[in-house]
Amino acid sequence: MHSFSRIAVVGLGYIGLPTAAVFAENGVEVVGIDVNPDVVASINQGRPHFGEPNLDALVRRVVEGGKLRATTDVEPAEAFIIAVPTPLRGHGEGAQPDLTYVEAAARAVAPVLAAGNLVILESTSPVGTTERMAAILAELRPDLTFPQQKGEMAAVQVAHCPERVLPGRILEEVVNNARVIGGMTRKCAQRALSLYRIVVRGECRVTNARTAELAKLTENAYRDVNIAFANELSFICDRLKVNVWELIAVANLHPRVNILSPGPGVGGHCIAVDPWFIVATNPDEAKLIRAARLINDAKPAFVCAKVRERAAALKRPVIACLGLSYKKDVDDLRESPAVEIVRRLAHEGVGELLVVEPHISRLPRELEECGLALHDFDLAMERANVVLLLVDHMSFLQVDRDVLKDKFVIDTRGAW
Ligand code: SAJ
Repeated sequence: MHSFSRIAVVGLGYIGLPTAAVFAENGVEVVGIDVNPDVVASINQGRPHFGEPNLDALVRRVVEGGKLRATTDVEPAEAFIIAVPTPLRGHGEGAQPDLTYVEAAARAVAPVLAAGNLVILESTSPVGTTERMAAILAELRPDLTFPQQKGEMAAVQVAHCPERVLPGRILEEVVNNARVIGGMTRKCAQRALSLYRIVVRGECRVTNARTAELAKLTENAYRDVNIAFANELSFICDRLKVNVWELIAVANLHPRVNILSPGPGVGGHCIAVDPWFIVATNPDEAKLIRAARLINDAKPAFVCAKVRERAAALKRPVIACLGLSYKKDVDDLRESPAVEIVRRLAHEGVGELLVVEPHISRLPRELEECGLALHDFDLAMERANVVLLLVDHMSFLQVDRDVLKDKFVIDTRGAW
């Protein structure tokens, strides 16, 4: 038997809910805590409030089995996993991480903490956030001792174990990915390790909290920089009239070259955001990381210019905008470059826009406010004279080539 029989997960979003459900599936009693009563009600009926493969069935099973229960009130537990958002305030240069949700979670957990408890921060955070969380806990609970005060002798253990799962594959990756377990002390790390061992089959690498914080940011900055390289090539190729996808396929024949794919920009809640957390703490050192962000952020305007150019050649441009999510086969619109492109086109009044996104049932408000509506794929393809492929959803790739024959096609993903 493992040493945790009851844990609490604070924040039941894309990471917290799957994490809670997987622990529950492994026999741990899990209390899920969220400030949103609608989310709590939905989960208690066995229904996740967002789409993710296989999550519906799992949540239903563990809720019906009595292993997962959601509530808006924090309850005592042996371990607390905090998985709340750490958004970026502002855009581009000068944007700053907003840690108010982490701080609020720490304040919520503090009153129910007891000696022997473990508090883990899973949210992606700038370096120093775990220490800040521990400082809040210590301030609110002077009757307990924390690692920054008593080191290995502390009554409460604190660690940072960043989530690293890929939306669309969360349930698989939460179990199989390697985990970085960053303890404020060695004992903190060992205790966190024993918790994750209940569910994680991948390697668990123990380190300190600051290294774990920077590791997560580094992973996403690494990917952002590599995508920026591909996007920069797409700008260069456009000027030189070279097909960028063919170029990359040819260059990648070299055994030590592996260039990623250019696209309409970089979206999602992590890669487009996390590198700024590094720039925010190290503005003088993070030169390449900043440049990569700016290159990727410049891509939507470039795509819009291409569409404008095409539309200008037509008397009555009708543009099918295919896909809104930040990447293929998910319903997640966070930081999506496709949404930004459609919004810009609408504001600029470029043609009639027919938006297609099979993974959602309602347009985000910012697009509804532009007077746009969701369209059926076949009808949009029938009416459009320009087809703008923004997301390489599987269903779009199966389109009959004849349908595209007489249309201007702008394929931002190199998928057709
Ligand atoms: N993209 C490209 N070209 C590529 C690859 C991706 O333009 O060659 C774009 C995608 O279309 C998307 C964005 O980049 O807009 C990010 O997509 P992604 O699939 O690379 O990553 P995410 O944001 O879904 O998930 C990432 C993952 N991190 C890494 O791969 C280093 C995941 O493991 C992390 O857990 C997640 O961020 C996170 O939560 O941090």
